[in-house]
Amino acid sequence: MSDIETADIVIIGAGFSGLYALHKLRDHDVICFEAGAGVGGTWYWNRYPGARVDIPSMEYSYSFDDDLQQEWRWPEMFSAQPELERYVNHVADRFALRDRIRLSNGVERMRFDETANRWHVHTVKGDHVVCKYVVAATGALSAPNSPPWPGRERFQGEILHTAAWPTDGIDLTGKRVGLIGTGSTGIQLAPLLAEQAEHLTIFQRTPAFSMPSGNRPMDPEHEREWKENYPERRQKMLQSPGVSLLERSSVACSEYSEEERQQLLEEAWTSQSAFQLLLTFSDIMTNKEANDVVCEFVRGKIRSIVKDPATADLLCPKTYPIGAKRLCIDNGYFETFNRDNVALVDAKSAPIVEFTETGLRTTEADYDLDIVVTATGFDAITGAMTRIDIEGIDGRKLTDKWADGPTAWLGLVVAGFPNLLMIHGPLTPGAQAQMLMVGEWQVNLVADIIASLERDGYSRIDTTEEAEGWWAEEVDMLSRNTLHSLADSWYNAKNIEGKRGGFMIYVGGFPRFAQLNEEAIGNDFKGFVRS
Ligand code: N01
Repeated sequence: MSDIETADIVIIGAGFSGLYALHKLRDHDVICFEAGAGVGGTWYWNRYPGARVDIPSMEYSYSFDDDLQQEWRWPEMFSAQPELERYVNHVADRFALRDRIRLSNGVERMRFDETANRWHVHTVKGDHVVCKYVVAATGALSAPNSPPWPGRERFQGEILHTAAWPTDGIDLTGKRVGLIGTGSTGIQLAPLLAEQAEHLTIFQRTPAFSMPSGNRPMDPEHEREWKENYPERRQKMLQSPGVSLLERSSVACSEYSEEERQQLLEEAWTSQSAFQLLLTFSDIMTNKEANDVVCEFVRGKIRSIVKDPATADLLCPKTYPIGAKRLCIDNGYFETFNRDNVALVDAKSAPIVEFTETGLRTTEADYDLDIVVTATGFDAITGAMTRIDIEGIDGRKLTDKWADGPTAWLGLVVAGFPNLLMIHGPLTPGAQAQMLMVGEWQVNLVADIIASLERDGYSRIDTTEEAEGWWAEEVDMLSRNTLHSLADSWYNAKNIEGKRGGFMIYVGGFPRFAQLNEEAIGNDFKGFVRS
């Protein structure tokens, strides 16, 4: 399409937040562009075997419509990707959202016309929309990271990224498979690859802490209790730091005897409640000694599960605190290393150098492989935005503005890029709080902001570098008060060589985040500039 169209609002992304934004803003003239051929964002792209949410489904679901949450039946406690995709498609149909969504049509370029106060949005299919606001629901983990190993083109086999898994799957029978990456994704995928492939070689650069998910069929009693108490429970979730009903201890590790500690950790490990381990003591994320106790407990579990002592030792994380990177949640990951057809390669001491015609080469050896699966994560938090060519006031590019790391007032608006409102933007709680409900909350905030601008006759909302500085300080101060900065991860941009930036996640807990947002807006839009 080459004609120029107009709209009030363009939404980028039809993932969970983008879809809800479309529903919430439906009284405006809205167009939603989505790069994928289907809706669902994360849960559309990440369709690798074993992909499963690590938060209970009664919690990890939309809260905005009571009929929806009462009627939907989740078959398992932690839903697998196909079920989440079915759910999100149901939502798109139920709320009649599809006619405003343009699939397989990602936004590639945007320019702000400062005279008219309008964004010009250009897509890969050539659509050109002029609109007043852009709501970027682009996802925090949606720009796949593919390390630039040379030789990809000469490899005779197939290379897959977990975040672009073929929609019709892939047959691994009789194949020699290499898996690079042992984060949340690799850890979920490995047991299933091992079952299907003739042989699986896992290339591990940094071992990960993981605890069993405890997934199981939905307990009807659990479902009934939730459905009878949904409004109160949702409210209670929003009052907790991680937007979850996990039990948080208020007792420091040092208050317990060694025996009590081990008993509590054992209870958390077998709680069938992912992440409970990190809440066993009140000071796990603030006190290195308390954290060490939990680390050693998990290392003990790894050593007791994995039969070969050398493999077990290599799988034990020793260089960073537990929880400083997102804790992985698994379904039999460590057990996988007891299989005869699985080998672990230390890609730290012998890094991967290149693809060869027949497989992968590290600094120490060649590995013959038919398929290489890269579970190498994402250019997280900023990647989905910086991969769009975004030009704000005075022709300034977002990539230049964020060259040393992202800045944004409240994680919502970027100085010099007016009328661009981000959901799950940098410096927001991200994966430190349940993203589906935080996304809903942010969409509601954005809808309120747009309504108030329209009501009061403003045509532009921006912020200042000073306000961005306040927010950067708040985020930095909070992360420095925890152990998070002691790990290299996608939280602090250190998962990708050459990427710059500090700590990009707000770890002060959702209630404080929400309160600061509401105070700023209630205080005559403090930190914003309306004109
Ligand atoms: O990505 P990651 P992910 N050479 O960045 C390795 C969410 N999620 O897709 O640790 C060799 O965590 C890298 O090694 P290292 C969740 O929030 C949720 O697994 O950088 N290896 C690491 O092992 C999660 O945190 C769910 O040394 C290289 C791996 O690739 C987030 O998504 C499921 C390498 C990447 O791990 C991201 O998880 C899945 C290189 N050059 C994901 N480059 C659930 O809900 C990277 N690696 C359960």
